[in-house]
Amino acid sequence: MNINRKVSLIGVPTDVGAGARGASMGPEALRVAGIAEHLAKRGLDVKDCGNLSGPVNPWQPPVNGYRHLPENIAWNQATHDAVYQELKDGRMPIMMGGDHSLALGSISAVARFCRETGKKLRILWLDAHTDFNTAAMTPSGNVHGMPVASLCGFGDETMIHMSGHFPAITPDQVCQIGIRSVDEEEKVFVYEQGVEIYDMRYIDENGMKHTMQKALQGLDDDTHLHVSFDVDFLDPSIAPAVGTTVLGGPTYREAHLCMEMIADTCRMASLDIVELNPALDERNRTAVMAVDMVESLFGKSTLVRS
Ligand code: B3U
Ligand code: MN
Ligand code: MN
Repeated sequence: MNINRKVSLIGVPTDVGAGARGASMGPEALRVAGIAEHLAKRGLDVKDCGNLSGPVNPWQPPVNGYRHLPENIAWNQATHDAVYQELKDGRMPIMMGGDHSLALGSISAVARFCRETGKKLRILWLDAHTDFNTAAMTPSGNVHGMPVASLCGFGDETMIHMSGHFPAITPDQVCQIGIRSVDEEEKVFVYEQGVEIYDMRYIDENGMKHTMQKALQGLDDDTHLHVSFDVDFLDPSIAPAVGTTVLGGPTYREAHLCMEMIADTCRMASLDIVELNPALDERNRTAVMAVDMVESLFGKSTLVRS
């Protein structure tokens, strides 16, 4: 089986779910770093859908445990609708964030599409964080710390029903890699829910190759693999431009191996690239790094491999 060679770039220029301003400039930084051209060079048919629109960031404190809930709902609904449309059109959506709250809209659409087409959905969540907070336990109120819990049915009513099915996904469909920052209550909750997690200790002890073999086992022809790539997954020494840097992430080599092994499965059918914050970057180097990783995700390798 081969991946869908028709890909659609969807810019979602917002940071209403984040604790720092600037991820709203992520889509343009990825374009400036040449994402479309690099994917086209890999033989893909690339369509840039432009940017979605939505409310500006009102920069207000949390209300009932959520910062900017109405604005988050609006951006996620727009994301859901755009991602769903591209899937219906037979294309692979690549969501260019924006902060990670948008994965709720993106994965809700993917979950809807998989139910309609009888595909099994598996989600690879590449991140320093588990993003499994709820309004009751969040230390910040930032919705980008909550999308996985919301997708699993723990969150705001509108958000948790966005896929047209409740819950949109179950925790056993999620596999998280690179985790190294989890809040105290979140740690207990994500464990109780049974999410498959390969944290940095696991990667240190077992290596990235073994980790990815475990993470990718069981994929078959009927599997739709969604990759949600939070740029803070990468070690800050190679990707400093994210709002919440956490030391001790995968190195350049480890991260590339992770991406290459995902590419080898030929199962990736949708992708989020989130949390890139150009306001914190140096000469767009983190955007260039993210595009470099995405090239590996789409099968770029040094040698021809059989
Ligand atoms: N867990 C913290 C920090 C955080 C989560 N995701 C990001 N930051 N990017 C929170 O605010 O929920
Ligand atoms: Mn995240
Ligand atoms: Mn993160």
